[in-house]
Amino acid sequence: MTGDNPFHRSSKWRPPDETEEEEQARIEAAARSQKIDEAIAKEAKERRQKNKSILKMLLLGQSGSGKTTVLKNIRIMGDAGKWETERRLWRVVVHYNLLRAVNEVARALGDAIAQPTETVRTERAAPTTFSARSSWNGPGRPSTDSYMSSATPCQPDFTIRHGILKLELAPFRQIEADLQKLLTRELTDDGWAPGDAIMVATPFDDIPLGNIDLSQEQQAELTVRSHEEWMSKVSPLLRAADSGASNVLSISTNIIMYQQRGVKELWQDPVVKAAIKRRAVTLDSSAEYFLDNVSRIAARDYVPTDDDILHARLHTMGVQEYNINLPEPQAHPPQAKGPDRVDPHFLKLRTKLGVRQWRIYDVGGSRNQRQTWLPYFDDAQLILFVAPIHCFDENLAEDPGVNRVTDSVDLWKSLVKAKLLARTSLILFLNKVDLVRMKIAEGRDPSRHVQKYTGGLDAEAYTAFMRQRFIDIHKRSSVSSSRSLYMAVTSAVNSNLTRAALVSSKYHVDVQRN
Ligand SMILES: Nc1nc2c(ncn2[C@@H]2O[C@H](COP(=O)(O)OP(=O)(O)OP(=O)(O)O)[C@@H](O)[C@H]2O)c(=O)[nH]1
Ligand SMILES: [Mg+2]
Repeated sequence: MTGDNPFHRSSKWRPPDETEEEEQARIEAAARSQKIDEAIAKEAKERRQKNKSILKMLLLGQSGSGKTTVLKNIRIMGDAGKWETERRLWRVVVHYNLLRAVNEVARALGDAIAQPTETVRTERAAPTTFSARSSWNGPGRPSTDSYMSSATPCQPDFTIRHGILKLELAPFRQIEADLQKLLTRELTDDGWAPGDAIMVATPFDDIPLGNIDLSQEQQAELTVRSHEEWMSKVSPLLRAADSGASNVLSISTNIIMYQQRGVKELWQDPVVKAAIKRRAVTLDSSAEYFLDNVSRIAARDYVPTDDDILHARLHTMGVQEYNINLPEPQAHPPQAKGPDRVDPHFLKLRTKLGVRQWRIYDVGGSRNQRQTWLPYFDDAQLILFVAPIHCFDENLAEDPGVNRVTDSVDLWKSLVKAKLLARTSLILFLNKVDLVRMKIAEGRDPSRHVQKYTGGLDAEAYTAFMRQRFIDIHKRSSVSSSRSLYMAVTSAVNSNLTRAALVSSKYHVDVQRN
């Protein structure tokens, strides 16, 4: 077969004074060239084929919205083998989160002791139990708008024991700092790189197609990071600690184990709870969960459960890429169990869309991270946008003048308008609905913070209002009227609910194939 190779065709033409050896060499060169051409064409075809069989999805949303938590749910379903091998390493992150929560509570106690006479905000029905994220978890929360409505001076009942407790738990501060260095080397306390000045809410506004122009510093930020970065540091240390060596991990395990009674005493003390409430301390979303589970977490042989890992928090920096391979359905019968298990719904991605690999990009959501999203817009087929709707009374950590719900709404508006994403299907998760219920049950009224919402202390009404708001923005501002949108109300720490939402989004979203 000679094909269309000009060299080959020319091999038939013979220069007038060509010797037999020269002729032989010319024919051999033409044959070699033909082979190279064929190999290049084959490689390009394979690359096109391979790209076609990868489904690319971006996880977007503000910092703390729950993007990485959604990804963890996907991995529980489709990456069970790796998930299992990583499980024991999460112990370190859980310990870090627990230490962080204890230190926040102890700090609030210290501040309250230093300022014994403060004003206290009273409610018509005072809660009995303090819960996470400045939430009150007691039964029969006030159903009126009276929460934090009046202020009167108070004299808290601190005793010598509170001072001793604070001293006993003081070493936790150093261990938290050590673990933070190990796990999140580049981060400041609030989750963004020190000295980073680029703070853009919606850097993708008005960017025309095919015109992504980034500065050198921005390019440098774009390195795809592996989520295994921290794991590769933790793994040898944990192995050493488990076999008796002394290092930061063995010290943190021991200190948590020996001080667990102090932690419980601190967390369950009504005077401490009252001080936290009075000072309106906002704890991390999962602080209560870890403090409530301290006995289990402090055990020497503690291995994190799926729920523990879903609650564990580490800020994402830059863009992290995950690949989930979808095997041939016949190689994975639905009854398959253990680490090789792949959710049968995932296999339908393969049969329905011809997808062999699901590539997911998880990004950092802080404002100074958002310019790193841009280069991934070009060929993303799917965006899963996570909007936390519980934070109607919270402001951004990185920009304290901005309400978090307003930031999410603006971000959504900017994304649906972006020309670059005209062919990208959208999934929207209105997340942290469990915390919406908790906050509203304790009397925090979204009407005070969310414009046009007049439904008062009604979690259903508030959730329906937010749902409509996001849908309206999509209807009004979407750059494409034909692209599909699937929306679900979620609690990403509840893996059953989240899996159900993920599975049903798959049936509703019409993914464009290039
Ligand atoms: N109670 C509750 N906590 C949640 C929910 N979703 C996520 N969280 C917790 O919220 C914290 C932040 O979640 P992440 O998934 O790390 O947030 P993220 O969007 O990846 O944040 P960045 O990486 O900083 O952009 C974690 O501790 C999660 O366990 C939810 O629906 N309910
Ligand atoms: Mg994250």
